[in-house]
Amino acid sequence: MKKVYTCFCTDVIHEGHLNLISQAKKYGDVIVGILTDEAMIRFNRFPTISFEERMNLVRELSDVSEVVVQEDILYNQVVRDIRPDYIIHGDNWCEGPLRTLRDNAEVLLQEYGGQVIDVPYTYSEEVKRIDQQIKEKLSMPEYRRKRLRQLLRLSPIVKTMEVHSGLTGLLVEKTVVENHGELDQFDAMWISSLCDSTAKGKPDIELVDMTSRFRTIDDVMEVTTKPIIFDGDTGGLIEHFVYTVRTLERMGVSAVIIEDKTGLKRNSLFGTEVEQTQDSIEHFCEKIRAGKRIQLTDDFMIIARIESLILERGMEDALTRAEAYAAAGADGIMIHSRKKNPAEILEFCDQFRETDRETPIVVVPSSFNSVTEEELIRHGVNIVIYANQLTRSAFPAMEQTVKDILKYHRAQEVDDRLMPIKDILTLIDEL
Ligand code: SPV
Ligand code: MG
Repeated sequence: MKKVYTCFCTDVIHEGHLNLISQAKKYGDVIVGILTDEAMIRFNRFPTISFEERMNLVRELSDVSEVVVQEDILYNQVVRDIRPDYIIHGDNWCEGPLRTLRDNAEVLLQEYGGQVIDVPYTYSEEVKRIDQQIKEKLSMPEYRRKRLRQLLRLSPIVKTMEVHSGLTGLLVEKTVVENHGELDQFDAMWISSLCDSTAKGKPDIELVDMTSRFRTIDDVMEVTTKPIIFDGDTGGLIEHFVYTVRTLERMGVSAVIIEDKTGLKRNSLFGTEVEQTQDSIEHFCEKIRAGKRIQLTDDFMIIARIESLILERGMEDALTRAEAYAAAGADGIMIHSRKKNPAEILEFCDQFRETDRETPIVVVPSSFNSVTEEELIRHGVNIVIYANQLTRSAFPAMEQTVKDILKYHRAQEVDDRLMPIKDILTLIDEL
């Protein structure tokens, strides 16, 4: 009997899957690989049920002979272990980023005369409805909130991108690229105080009030499912911070990062060029403890951001604070620097990891941007935030358009650089 292999990464079996299985059955014994949570996450299908439950869903299908674990979205291991005669998939993998998977399967199978089979993808109203429902489930607070902790368990590093609107949220939600035969995408979103303020034409001095910041979160949440890390600035007064935690947690935000500064907050990238006051360890620990006390779930995270390197108070001060903040209950430590060279950040991570192997470390490589994700992983970093690059790329493009239309007194000269309206519209989902 020939072996026919297919891979499932779904929480629900619908007519599309059943159709695929019945097509597969015509070629031989059907073996279904269930993608592990780790691989599924990398592939932008965050599971809403456990791996065991996903295995069981497929075990119940009578036409399936065997259900196996698939640890990677690429088929190398499958082909090595099972040597299927056929790998079958919906023909939606013939183009777009999924094409990589088809190419990978084809090359591997060709080595021993195996074959790829494309079956017409089932585009029915029912399938669309189910896909939409799974997505909407993921956007619900109870699923989204815990997703950051899940990612921290499952990913070597959580790649986080700044968003400040529904549109930037959509971009980060949907963009998947193929890179050296692997698919890649962002894991989480950062609601930056700098970019949220900048989008409103306001300085980054805690001037944009919380109600307005929540409004930005809501705009992003409306159209995305990925977890959100909120830049909570200093957290404000302890008496106010507890309300902020409650609201963020209820909304389904996964984490707030608060920085150990008091008084008029200025953006960290100003460093010592402007007056900035660091909070005392005691007072900041009290803020962390108050926030942790008020939380209602175990999902939400309060991450303490240390400004010692920014304010040139030295490595020892940064490490002392990290230890104190973790002891006060912080669920993570963000260490920031405005040096071009990542050396001091990496040194902090190495030293912190000598005594604390668990507390997640967050970094924001805006200045030390030569550092790679691989390097950060090696030094024990768990979350990397690209905090402002979207805003900084959009503004010059818009500025040039403004200047050119003023210069030419018409819009034709700028048109080649613009996205067609039709493409913008396809970005937006309709219910
Ligand atoms: C932000 O994005 O608002 C941050 C990071 O807080 S930084 O601008 O580098 O201070
Ligand atoms: Mg900020």
